[in-house]
Amino acid sequence: MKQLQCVVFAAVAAVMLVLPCFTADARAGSVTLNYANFPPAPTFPCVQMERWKTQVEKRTEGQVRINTFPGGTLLGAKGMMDGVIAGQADIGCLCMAYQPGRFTVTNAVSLPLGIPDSKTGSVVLFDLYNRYKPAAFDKVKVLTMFTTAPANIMAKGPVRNLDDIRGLDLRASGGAADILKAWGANQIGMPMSATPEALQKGVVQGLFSSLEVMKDLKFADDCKYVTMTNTVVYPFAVVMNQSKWDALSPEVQKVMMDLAREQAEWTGAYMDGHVENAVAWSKNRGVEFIALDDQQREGWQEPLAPIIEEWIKKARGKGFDGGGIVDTISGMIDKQGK
Ligand code: 3IO
Repeated sequence: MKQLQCVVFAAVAAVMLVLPCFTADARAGSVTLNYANFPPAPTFPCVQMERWKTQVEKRTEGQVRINTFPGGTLLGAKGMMDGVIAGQADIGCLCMAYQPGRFTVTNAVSLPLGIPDSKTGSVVLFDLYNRYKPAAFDKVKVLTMFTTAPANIMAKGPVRNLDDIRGLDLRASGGAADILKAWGANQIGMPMSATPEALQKGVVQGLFSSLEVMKDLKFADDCKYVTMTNTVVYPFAVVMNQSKWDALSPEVQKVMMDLAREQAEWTGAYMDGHVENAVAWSKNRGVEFIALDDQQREGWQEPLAPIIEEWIKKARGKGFDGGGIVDTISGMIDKQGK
């Protein structure tokens, strides 16, 4: 009896050892990738993440599976780039405005150069990256880039003129932060993911970003006033750990590269439509939208004039062709507008 038990045990053990080899063989080349994102699932960076996942899984016919981690569960806003480089996540979505000194070239799309919408901003940013291939991305593979729609002021109280904004505690990052400062606001820097709590606790009286968050993060509950400045966009990048990328088959790599610019366009179009949606939704909840007439717009535009020149100087100091980058972006915006 003991002997029989031994034989049965050995047989079961042998099957258990060999079986995984067969199943692994059946899925030869299959790979699972972890994709980290910092804001909550309903926000646009996560919506585009799910769309990218679906497209990659479909187009690679199951060779690639993507596990998505929204809400900072795998990596947070400021640790995204270094976390992907270190391999804590295989793929990460980051907002470059949170580290403006690190991503000089790509953050230039956050200068007040007149990007009219997210579709334009996303394509311009993606093409700008490919034109310059900045060294800031040497340690990763860039999978796509995109921008928000232009930023507007969302606040607890009405901001009708530059006097109203002077000294007001408003949250923004990167290029958008420079604009708040030029308008005389008390600019406070923090990632979007920290903003709901800051608004609730009264650490800030509002924020300067794209309007879809009025709905997606329910800011319409606190911010009953929106001032339409349509000023600058925030730039995002999706990056992949370099050695994980190198280990992918050429076919899978091709699927991802074919998707890169398309994903930028898709995200831009989604964002633009969703902003419209969120504006209508907010109006229904009693939010007042404050429009500026042409003369007022000029007054708001005037303090921004030195920002571009100062950026060019600073970029030159770091060894970048600041003027050339600005001209390139302006040319790309014009071309998209035609
Ligand atoms: C943003 C970031 C995370 C989720 C939704 C968002 N909508 C606009 C942004 C831009 C941004 O990063 C910011 O901090 O305003």
